[in-house]
Amino acid sequence: MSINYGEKIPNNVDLANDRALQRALEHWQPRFMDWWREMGPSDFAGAEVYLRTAIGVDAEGWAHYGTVKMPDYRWGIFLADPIADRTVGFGDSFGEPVWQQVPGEFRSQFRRLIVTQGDTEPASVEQQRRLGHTCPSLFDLRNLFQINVEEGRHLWAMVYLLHAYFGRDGREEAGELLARHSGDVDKPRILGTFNEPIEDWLSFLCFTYFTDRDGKFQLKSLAESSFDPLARTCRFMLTEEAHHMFVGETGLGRVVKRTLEVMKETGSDDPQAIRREGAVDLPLLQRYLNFWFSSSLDLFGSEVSSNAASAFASGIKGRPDETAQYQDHVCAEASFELEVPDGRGGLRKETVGMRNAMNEVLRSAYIRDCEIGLKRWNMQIKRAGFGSELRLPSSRFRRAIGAWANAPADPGGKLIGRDEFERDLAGWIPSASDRAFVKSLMQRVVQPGKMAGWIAPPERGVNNLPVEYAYVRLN
Ligand code: BYC
Repeated sequence: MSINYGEKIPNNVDLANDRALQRALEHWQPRFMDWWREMGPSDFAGAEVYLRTAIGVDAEGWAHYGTVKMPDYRWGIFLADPIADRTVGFGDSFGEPVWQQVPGEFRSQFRRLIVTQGDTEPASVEQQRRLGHTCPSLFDLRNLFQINVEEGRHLWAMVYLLHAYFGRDGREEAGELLARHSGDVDKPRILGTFNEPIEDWLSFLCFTYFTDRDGKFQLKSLAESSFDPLARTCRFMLTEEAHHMFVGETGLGRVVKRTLEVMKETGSDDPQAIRREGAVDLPLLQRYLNFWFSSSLDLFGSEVSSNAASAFASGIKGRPDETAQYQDHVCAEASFELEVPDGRGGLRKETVGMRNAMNEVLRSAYIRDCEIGLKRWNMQIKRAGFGSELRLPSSRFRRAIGAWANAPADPGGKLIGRDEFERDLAGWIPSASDRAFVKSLMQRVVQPGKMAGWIAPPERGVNNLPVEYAYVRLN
C-alpha cells in the first residue's frame, strides 16, 4: 500500500479507516512535537536540511530527498509490505500461520519488548541534541539531523504498535516514552547506554558504530517475530538503520585517516605530538572504542536469560536472519557452553539450553559484525606504514549486566585483582583530560565543503551531490 501524505499522519496502514486509532494518534502527535521542540536538536528549528524522507516502502519510495525544516518533517507510520502466507519461523509454534493480533498470553512480554525498543529511539535524539553546535562540517551536520528525524520516526513506529494493539496500557506506555529522558535522575531511559551523555562527535561516531549496530541486531530479531505487524515495522526500520551505522563506520574511518595524515606529517605517533596538531591520537580513539563497545555489549542482556528463552519458545523474538543463518529453528534440545567467573577469581564452564543462551548468541554475532570496521581501520593504519592496531576489548571487560557484571577483567579478558582493576580502569577508558581534549577539538565548521581539522573529508557526498554542497542552510 502506498503512503498517503494527504493525511495529518502519513501512513500506509489505512489509518483513515480506523477513526478511534487515528484520533488517539492525532492526540499523541502534538505531544511528540512538544517533545521534539524541547528535547530534539536544540536551536536548529529554522535550519533547512537536505533530508531523506520515505514516500513509499519499496525500493523507489523509501529514499526521497529534499530540503526540509526539521519540525516540518513528515513523521509517519510505515510498515514493509506483508509476505503472503508467512509462517512462524522459530520456537514451539514453528510452521503455524503468523499472528495479526497479539495472543493474550504473550501480551505483557510483547509490550515490554516494544516499550524497550521504543524507549531507545527518543533517548538517542536526547543524547545527541547539542551536537549541532559543534559540527565538523555541514555534511556531518546533515547526517546527524537525518539520524535524529529517523529515530523520531522509529519512535512513531513503536507508538503505532502500542496504540493499535495494546489498548489503554499501550496508550499509557506511549505517553511514558515521552516522559522518561536520557540521563534523568528520576525518570531515566530504560537501558544503560541510552543514559550516557554524548557531548562530542567522537562519542557520537562510536555510538552510531556500536550502539546503532545493536539496533540492527535487535531489529533483525524482532523482524523475525510471529507478530506480523511488529515484524513488518522492524523490516522497514532496518532500511533506515543502515545509514546510521554507515555514519559511524565511515566517520571513524575518516578520524583514523586524518590521524594517519598527521602521524605522517609529524613523523611521530607520540600522542602529544598528534594532539598538538589538533588530531585524535590512536590510543585516545582506543579508549573511546573500549567505552562504547563495552557499554553496548550490555544491551544484549544477560548471557543466561529465561526472558530470552521464553521469547524464543513463544515465537516472540527470533535470531537475526533466522531462516538463512540457522538449521535448527526449534532449539529444544540444543545446548550452549559458556565460560563465567566462578566468584573466586577463576573461571567455570557452564552448559545451558540454547534457548536460554539466545542473548549470548546475538551478542556473539554482533561482536563479529563489529570486527569488520576494526579490520578496515587497521588496514588503513598498516597501509600508512604504522605498526599499531585498534582492538575490540574482550566481552568480559567493564560489563554491568550478566555473568560478567562487575568482574575485574582487563581489556584482554584476563581476570585480575580488584585493586589492580580499579587502579587501571581509568587508563582503559577516556579520562577527564581525554574528554577535555576532545571537547577542545569540537569547533563548529559550517562553510560548505570545509572540514574540522580532526576528521578527513568523506569520499563522497549525499545522493550524488558534491561534498561541497550546502547540506544545511542555517537561517
Ligand atoms: N541496561 O533477562 P535479561 C536501538 C534489564 S538499540 C539496563 O538479562 P532480556 C537504537 C532487562 O530489561 C536496540 N537494563 O535480558 C540504537 C530486564 O529488566 P526487567 C534496542 C538492562 O530481557 C541507537 C533485566 O535487565 N532494542 O534500537 O533477555 C539509536 C533482565 O534482563 C540492560 C532492544 O533492546 C541494560 N543494558 O533482554 C537508537 C530490543 N540489559 O524487564 C536506537 C528489545 C538488560 O526485568 N529489548 N536489562 O525490568 C530486548 O529484547 C530485551 O529487553 C533486552 C534484554 C535484549 C534489552
